[in-house]
Amino acid sequence: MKLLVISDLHIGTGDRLDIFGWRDDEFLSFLADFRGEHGIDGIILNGDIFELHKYRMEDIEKARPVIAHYFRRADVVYIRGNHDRLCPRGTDEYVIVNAAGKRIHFEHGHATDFVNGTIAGRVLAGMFFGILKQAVKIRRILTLYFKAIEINDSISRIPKRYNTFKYLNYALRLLKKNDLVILGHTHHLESHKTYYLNDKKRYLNCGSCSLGRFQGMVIDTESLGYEGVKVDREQALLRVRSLRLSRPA
Ligand SMILES: [Mn+2]
Repeated sequence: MKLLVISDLHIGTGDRLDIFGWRDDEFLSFLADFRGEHGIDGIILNGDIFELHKYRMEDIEKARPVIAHYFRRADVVYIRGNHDRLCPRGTDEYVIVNAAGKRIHFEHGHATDFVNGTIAGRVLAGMFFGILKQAVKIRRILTLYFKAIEINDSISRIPKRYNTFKYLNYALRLLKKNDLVILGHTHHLESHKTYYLNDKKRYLNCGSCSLGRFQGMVIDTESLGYEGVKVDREQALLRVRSLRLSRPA
């Protein structure tokens, strides 16, 4: 079975605080073409799909009914992350055991964070976004907020990351019981391999589909083969349009 694993879309209502960076129809057209081209059987949504720190689920569903509906399909698995841990649907982790008995473990990855792993941290985060929502009504603060997102994003692009080892360590612990571990949360597409009692094991991170990026991992549940996907919105839209044009009427 071939699966596409994506995470960290942070979908909001499309207002100025929304960092998804895609229109629903563009994202879903690209996804449909991608699925067709790669023969994808199902999608694993690996957390932080909807941005519930900033928005209410009802408001997102009202603003983006098509994508919300698509993600309820039977071939889509919903795993909750730290930003959508209050999502009424979904699971905190997901495991597939293939025909050869190899275990594939999917999880968002925030359980390793002190702030996200504690009740106090969650309450603080909830309060922070509550205040932020009021504060951004002031233009200057909104500008600062976007600066902070921009700075955060450019830090994310620096290849040497301060937090790599924390998540790598967490994944290594999970790999004692599993053969392939896939996390999200860090917004960094990456892959690492290790050996445990002569067994090759892998940790993958599926990156992020926010800020108009399309990143993810395509995995083959039987061979445990994988391929990273990294496309930006401009490339994706060009692809969707050229496919439309080349299709016979
Ligand atoms: Mn996260």
